[in-house]
Amino acid sequence: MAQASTSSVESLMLALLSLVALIPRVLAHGGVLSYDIGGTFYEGWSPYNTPTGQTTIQRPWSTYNPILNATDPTIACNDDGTAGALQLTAAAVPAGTAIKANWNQVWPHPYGPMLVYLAECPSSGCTPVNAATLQWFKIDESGLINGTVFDGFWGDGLMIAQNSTWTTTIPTTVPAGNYMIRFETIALHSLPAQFYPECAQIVITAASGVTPIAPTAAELVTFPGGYSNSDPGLTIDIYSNAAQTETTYPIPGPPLYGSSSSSSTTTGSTSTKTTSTSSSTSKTSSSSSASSTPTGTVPEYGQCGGQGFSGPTACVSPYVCTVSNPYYSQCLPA
Ligand SMILES: *[C@@H]1O[C@H](CO)[C@@H](O)[C@H](O)[C@H]1NC(C)=O
Ligand SMILES: *[C@@H]1O[C@H](CO)[C@@H](O)[C@H](O)[C@H]1NC(C)=O
Ligand SMILES: *[C@@H]1O[C@H](CO)[C@@H](O)[C@H](O)[C@H]1NC(C)=O
Ligand SMILES: [Cu+2]
Repeated sequence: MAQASTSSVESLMLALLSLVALIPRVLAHGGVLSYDIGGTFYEGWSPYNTPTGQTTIQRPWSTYNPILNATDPTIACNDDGTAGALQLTAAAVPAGTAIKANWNQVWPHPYGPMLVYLAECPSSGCTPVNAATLQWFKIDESGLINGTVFDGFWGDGLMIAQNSTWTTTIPTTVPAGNYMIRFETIALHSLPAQFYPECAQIVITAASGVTPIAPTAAELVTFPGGYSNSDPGLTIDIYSNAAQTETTYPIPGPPLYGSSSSSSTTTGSTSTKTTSTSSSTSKTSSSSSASSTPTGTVPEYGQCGGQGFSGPTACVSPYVCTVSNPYYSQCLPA
């Protein structure tokens, strides 16, 4: 008798617990809800509101659920690839501007890479263009930052640590034009890998005093096309025995913009922190030491190096000039 009532209480508890467990699973997804572009805030698309009347720079997207197939037709912008009826475009964003994407909640998936892509649209603009027809190049990536694949610190963990935001700087060498920008977080806590991409339309204007550099053919991919379901960075089992000692991770997608024109090879890990006087930076920015030696004038997040850059290279204390890519270094906390 006592035994029977205990077990029915237990099964009721278990039933309640499993119901509760379902709730976070539904909420444990999402996407980019807004942007901050050079200090201007842009509200994004609301996938769970009626499309009628929504007017935003973000491309419509349809679901908080992850895409589970690297070649899914929706992999470009988490939708059918078409613009909204009242589609906007962020105007006149100079190359070199920082763009911050804000996720819908405290992001729940800390294991996996962060990636940001650009794709140039025709001179008529991005609105008429289906995102699946665009050619994308990767301007930012952050994979396994430190530790092992099994329990290390990932780009996704850094995104969460930054209040579930990701800030990327448009390389100053990106040619002026109409662009789509695609922020993506990939989650590896379960397989198949989970893709969460969203896109927005921006007009990029030339950074002054910089020679624009078009992405190379090797740096350009389509979505679908840029990933394969057999990519090592997408099939990796982070709970395997091998993962417990593995400290490198191959970030999926094409080589980073600017990397294929230099001889240095990036091996999947994130950008290396280095001072502006190290050989790694001076190799790619011959002009950085050409001007008179300025000391400590570049503020946090300011540009301090990169190919084609001729401004001051010394960061205000305590910031350290950090290479983002061959074309862009900025002053960041050490
Ligand atoms: C992934 O999507 C492509 C395109 O729709 C489809 O052909 C393929 O069968 C899918 N793969 C899996 C594993 O579902
Ligand atoms: C890993 O990197 C993060 C972010 O830079 C840092 O906070 C953390 O201390 C690092 N952990 C180790 C073990 O180096
Ligand atoms: C963190 O993000 C939320 C919105 O998602 C915002 O309201 C809050 O101000 C942010 N906190 C900080 C410290 O930036
Ligand atoms: Cu999720």
